[in-house]
Amino acid sequence: MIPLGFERLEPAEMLARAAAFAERMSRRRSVREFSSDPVDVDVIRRCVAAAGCAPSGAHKEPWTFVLVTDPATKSRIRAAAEEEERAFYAGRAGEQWLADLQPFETNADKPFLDAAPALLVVFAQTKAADGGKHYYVPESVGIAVGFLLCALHDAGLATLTHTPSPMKFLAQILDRPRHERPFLLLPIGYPADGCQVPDLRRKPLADLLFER
Ligand code: IYR
Repeated sequence: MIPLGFERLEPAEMLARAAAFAERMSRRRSVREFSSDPVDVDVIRRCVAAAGCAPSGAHKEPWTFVLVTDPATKSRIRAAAEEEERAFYAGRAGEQWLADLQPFETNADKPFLDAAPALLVVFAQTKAADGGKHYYVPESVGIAVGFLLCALHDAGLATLTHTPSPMKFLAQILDRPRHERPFLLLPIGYPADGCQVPDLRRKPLADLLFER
């Protein structure tokens, strides 16, 4: 064990920081229309470093991130994703799911997988490369992705949490070992000019926080 480095803030500063962070996060929106403007991949690398600071079960850090900027690889990912999505929209989803997606105007076409300058693919390690056990893997990777989304948004980049299902093709195309499962496909870049998003409202705090 080593001493914890922890800085206590003034109460007013704490409140100001919490409010500013909530305000900043309230402006994050999933983007489906990306500009092809390049991004500085160093920014993304640092955001992945932030994601890698997430807590994880028994500190096993059960995550792998693959950053794809090669246009040919992006195109292969798009083609494979669209094949899955066509089956999804043609019936696999079922009526209720398709009705719930109506407000988002999504369909099987995924041009953003070519247009976005970077795709970050997050893999969950179901176990260690040497066969050792990993714990609370979805929780750990989910928390890391939360860190990642905050970091990317804070750095001024737009993202889409995209989960074509099933996502096995990502492990194949990116040549990942068997103990890694695709968890999330994250296009990263800038919104296209004139990008539109659904007119969503978020639940008021009173509907999501109960205090006893
Ligand atoms: N993966 C599909 C469908 C989809 C599902 C959910 I739940 C969404 O929130 C959005 C889309 C697609 O990307 O179109």
